[in-house]
This record gives sequence, C-alpha cells and structure tokens, in this order.
Amino acid sequence: MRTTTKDLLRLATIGSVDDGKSTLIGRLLVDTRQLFDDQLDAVVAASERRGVGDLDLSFVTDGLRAEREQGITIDVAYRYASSPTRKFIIADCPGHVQYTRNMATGASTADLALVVLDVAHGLKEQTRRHLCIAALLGVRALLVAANKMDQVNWSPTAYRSVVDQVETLAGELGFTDLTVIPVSALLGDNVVEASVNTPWYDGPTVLDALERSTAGVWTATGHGARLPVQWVLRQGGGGRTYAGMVNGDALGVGDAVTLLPAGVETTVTSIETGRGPNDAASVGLSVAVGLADETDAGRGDLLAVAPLPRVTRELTATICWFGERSLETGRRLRLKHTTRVTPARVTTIDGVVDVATLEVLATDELTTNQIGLATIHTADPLVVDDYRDNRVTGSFVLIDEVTNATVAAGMVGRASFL
Ligand SMILES: Nc1nc2c(ncn2[C@@H]2O[C@H](COP(=O)(O)OP(=O)(O)OP(=O)(O)O)[C@@H](O)[C@H]2O)c(=O)[nH]1
Ligand SMILES: [Mg+2]
Repeated sequence: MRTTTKDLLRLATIGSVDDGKSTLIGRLLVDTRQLFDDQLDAVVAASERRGVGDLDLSFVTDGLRAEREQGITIDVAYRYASSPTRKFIIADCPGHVQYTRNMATGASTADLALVVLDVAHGLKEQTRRHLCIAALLGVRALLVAANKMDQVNWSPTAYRSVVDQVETLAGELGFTDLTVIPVSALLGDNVVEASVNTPWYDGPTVLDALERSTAGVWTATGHGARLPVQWVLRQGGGGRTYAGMVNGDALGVGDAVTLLPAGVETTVTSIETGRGPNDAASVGLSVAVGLADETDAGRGDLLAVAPLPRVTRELTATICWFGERSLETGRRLRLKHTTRVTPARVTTIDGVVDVATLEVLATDELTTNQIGLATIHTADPLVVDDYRDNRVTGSFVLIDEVTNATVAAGMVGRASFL
C-alpha cells in the first residue's frame, strides 16, 4: 500500500448527531477566511431567523432549509478550502442514524476521516458504526476532534479518556494514522489557532494536522492495472478504442492485457489521454486505449493486467445494509459493480457485526444500518478483486428492484478486522 503527501486532501466528517461536525467545518472555513462576505451574511441572517443568538456556524455547511430548521445535517455538503500548502475537499456528513447511507457516500472517496465527538459523552454507538464503515471503505487515517471542551471546563482528564477509547477502537479497526485534538468548534480553540485554555496540550491544531497529514488516495499497488470499459469509441479507420478510468496500477503501451470476462489476451497499442497520446496512464486518469487484436468488448467489460481478477457469479462480501426493510436470505436485488449492472440474489447472510465488540454474530437478517457478511449470487459473471486490493473493482452497491434506491454498499471479501 502506498500513501503519498499530496496537494489535495479529501476528508469526510464523521461522528454522532449534534457532536459538532458542521460547526467545526464552519469554524475552519470562517477562521481561514474561506467564505465570501455574502456567504457569511447568509449565515448571520439564518442564525438570526432561527434565534440562536450568535453565529450558528453549522449553517455554513447546512444549506438545506430542512437542515437549518431542524438543526441537523441530512445530505452530504461538499466544500472546497485551501491553505497556503494544500487544497481540501471536505464532505460534511450527517450524524443521524437515519442518514448513515449519506455518511457512507461521503466517506467512500475520503483519504482521511475527521471524527468529531462530544468529549463529555465519548465514543457513542453511532460514532463506532461510522468508524467501522470508514474502515470498511478503506479510509486509513483519522483525525479526531475531542469537541465541546468548553463544556467540560477544558478538563485534560476528559480529553485523555477520549484518547484512550479512540486509540483502542482505531487499533482494532486497523487505522494506521491517528491524532486526537482537544477542541471547541464553537469558540475556535485548537481549530486554526492554538488554545490558551489547553496549556497541557502541545499537539497540532486541526488545521496544522490537516496540512501535515500524509493520508493519500488509498491505492494498493502491485495488484495490476484495471480499466473498466465505459464506452467503445469507433475510430475513422475502422478501429476501436476503449474508454474508461485507470485504477489499481498505471497502464502502459505494450502491456499485456486480458479482456474479461471473455478471457481474450491482447496488448495495449495506444493510449489517448485528454492531452493527447501518451505511453502510460496513471491511476485515476480517463483514457481511451487501442488494442492489438479485434475484440467485441463493450461497456461493463474489464481490461486487466496480471495478477488477474476473478471472474465469478458468487461473491462473499461485507455489506452495510441501508434498506428500510430488513435484508433476508433469498432477496432479489440489482447489483452495480464498476460499469455493469446485473440481477442478484442474496443466497446466505453469514453474520452481523456487533459494532460494540466487532464480533460477528450469527443472524438470518440484517436490519437498517447493520454491517454484515453475505454471499451473493449474480446473473451475469462479474470481474472482481478483493476490496483490500482494489477499491474500485472490489466494491459494489445493491439496488432495490422496485424503488431503485441504493440499499447497500458492498465490499468484496471479509474486512481484516472481522
Ligand atoms: N458548547 C459547545 N457547543 C458546540 C460546540 N460545537 C458545536 N456545538 C453545538 O452543538 C450543536 C450541534 O452542532 P452541529 O455542528 O450542528 O452538529 P453536527 O455534528 O454537524 O450534527 P449533525 O450533522 O446533525 O450530525 C449546535 O448547537 C452547536 O452550536 C462546542 O465546541 N461547544
Ligand atoms: Mg452537521
């Protein structure tokens, strides 16, 4: 696995409802002067309308009317920010159990989870669930704000108790990078400016830690380049190229590739990028590749460099179930994997994760927001890697056939902590 410091850091806020995620992001944006005057005016006006006294900083990201009225976040709000050294894409996620699915969406592209917890209450069950989901989604770095320090009289004991709880869980879930900061998002202590109220703390502020974080896009290298075919482009001379986004490893002209699931072996003869032809394409780049042999590849097929992924109709997977109705054995759903959608059936439910102990317990159903293990049978063959080897070809979503709602996020294989 490779992590690199880079210009852009993607982060998602996670934690239980009302622990202060939106306020912390609002504070970060206000204190680094990232808001335009009219945005700040809108927050001031909204705060006055709701009669919350001073500035309610959660209004910076809580944009929906319903969010402001209820004082909770419902949808993920994306904000861009920059410091002299770095750019940030911030996904401010909801904490309410009902919107756990939105949290998973926000965390699915994050390099780092900014965990916010109320220091007086410590690690709540919902925060533990969010941390499990973030770990399943491959987030490896945690920055924890032990928030509302003003409400515990800046007690170092309260802070240390949170550090102990978080360290234990982070170790169990396999997070490799952890910083815990005593914060008051409301008052701004240790967010951008170091606090005078925590003389016993000599670590970084939230902004310092974000600037220094070495969390990078989670890429497991050495498992082979993958190109899920999104479009087939017909060329003037009668040839074809195959367009998609490279993942796994870089892809180069001359690479031996296998078209899957057909199993046709051929060679990459050209790579066209947005900036013209190139010898190689790095992970994350959208390209169109030419092949040495004629193939009938289409959308949903995959070009892969060895080691090759598996072609299978049966997946054992870890899933986060978000459906309102419980998932029971035998349920028919649609499964979306890279660029392919196929009918699927859950053949067995192999366990449910107890988020308090991380034990896998026997069950025959998964209720809303539970994390479990399942075996899934698909109508069409899929070309998959284990999630731990590839975040793209190792993940899928399950879709309700009737309502079209996304009801589960799935990761191929069993997470290392289960
Ligand atoms: N005293 C104190 N109150 C805080 C602090 N941070 C946030 N709050 C208050 O806590 C309440 C909830 O804050 P939010 O930022 O909306 O919480 P959230 O985590 O975004 O909530 P959801 O998005 O709904 O999960 C608001 O009334 C805030 O003013 C803090 O550091 N100290
Ligand atoms: Mg919020």
